[in-house]
Amino acid sequence: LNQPPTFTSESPALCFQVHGICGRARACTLHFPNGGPPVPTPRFMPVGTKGTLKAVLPSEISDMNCPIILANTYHLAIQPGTELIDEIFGGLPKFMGSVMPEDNSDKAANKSSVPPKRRFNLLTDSGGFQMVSLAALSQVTEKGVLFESPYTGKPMLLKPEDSIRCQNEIGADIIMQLDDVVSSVATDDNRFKIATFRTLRWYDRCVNAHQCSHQQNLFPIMQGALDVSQGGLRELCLAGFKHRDEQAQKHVNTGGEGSVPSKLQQRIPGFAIGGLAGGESKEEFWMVVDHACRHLPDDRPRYLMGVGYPLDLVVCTALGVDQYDCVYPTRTARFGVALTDAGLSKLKQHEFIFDDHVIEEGCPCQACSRGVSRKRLHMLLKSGNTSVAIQLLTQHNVCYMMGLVNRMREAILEQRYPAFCRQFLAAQFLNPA
Ligand code: PRF
Ligand code: ZN
Repeated sequence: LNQPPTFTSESPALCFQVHGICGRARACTLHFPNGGPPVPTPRFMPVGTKGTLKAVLPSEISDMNCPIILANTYHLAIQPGTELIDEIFGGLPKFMGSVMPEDNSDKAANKSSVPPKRRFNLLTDSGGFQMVSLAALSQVTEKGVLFESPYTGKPMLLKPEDSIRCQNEIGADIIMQLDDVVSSVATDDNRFKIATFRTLRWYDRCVNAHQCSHQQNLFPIMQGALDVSQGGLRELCLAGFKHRDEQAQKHVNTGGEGSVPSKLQQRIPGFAIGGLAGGESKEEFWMVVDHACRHLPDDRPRYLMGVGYPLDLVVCTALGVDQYDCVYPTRTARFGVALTDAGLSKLKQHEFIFDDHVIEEGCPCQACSRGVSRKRLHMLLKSGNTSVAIQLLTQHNVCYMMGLVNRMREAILEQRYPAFCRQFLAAQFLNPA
């Protein structure tokens, strides 16, 4: 499946290759300069909020063929603090065990120019969304997001510049702008309008504050409620980012001698679609994703934030999305729920008490590949000693998501994505789980 790219596009800290397109679904690869593995797309990024995937060892992340995970600036900034992560641990990749131990035997041979190999790559979210959805009494003003620290109760202000400084200290491969997120089912049209234009202004402040554009890719986040009308908020937000990108492109193309692009003149390495998965209907959700993918440039990755139901991945990939993240697969595992092609297995339920099968035949996870039966998992979940069951279920669900996106990629490269979608839907909805 390592097909040569049909086209490649370069940013200072990202090489993005498109290998195949089927309808509007894409199979691409992201390469980062920090020595982590290449990231094939479509790609699901599991969430390790505080720098670890809950119930997963760092070595298991790469053992599950998971090339990139997501962490949250908000949580890491509050505790232990990004400065401490930077100063004491040398950045989050070391803190979380992504950096491979150095091989001393040929240290002399590969000296300093070869970056340390990473087990996996990292994306950090900027904190605004977490703050608004988690922190008590948060308030957004033009300056930034004002919130009450959950530890001290004191008011704290997170400005776009602070978020970028924290993310520079953490050192992830992709970092996100601070955006003004409003729940997609809110009803105040004017608040949406303010948030959309503020997100554009905050992007400029983030670009100006960003110190590591040759190591870290800063993605803008598209907002704009559910408004896909002509001249509406989604279109205006997209146009705002595209305008900034085109200005940069022009500068790069015409740049005569001595022209070092200023920060605002660097092109955008990839785009995120935000403000969704907040309670809107599927029809509205798909409409906005469809609209965004139709208008975004083809030669940059598209990341749909906060989306992680298997069905949504299958549909949104058909619409042209490349990257996803969500707590869902790992969180639902901690409630005893396993993801399978036939739907959910709620393993706490009585029906599994005599079930000899593994969760999913052929799954490479430690539970399925070593014959741990559903009845055994049921018993562990019921026993009050749930930690082993939770580790096994988390691993199963992450493996399931990795397998799903890999199968999607294969189908795209072999020009049979529509058939894959039909089979997936039939298995999810026609078979009893
Ligand atoms: N913005 C940021 N993070 C997010 C989202 C967003 O809109 C979503 C979607 N609601 C999930 N995570 N910064
Ligand atoms: Zn499994």
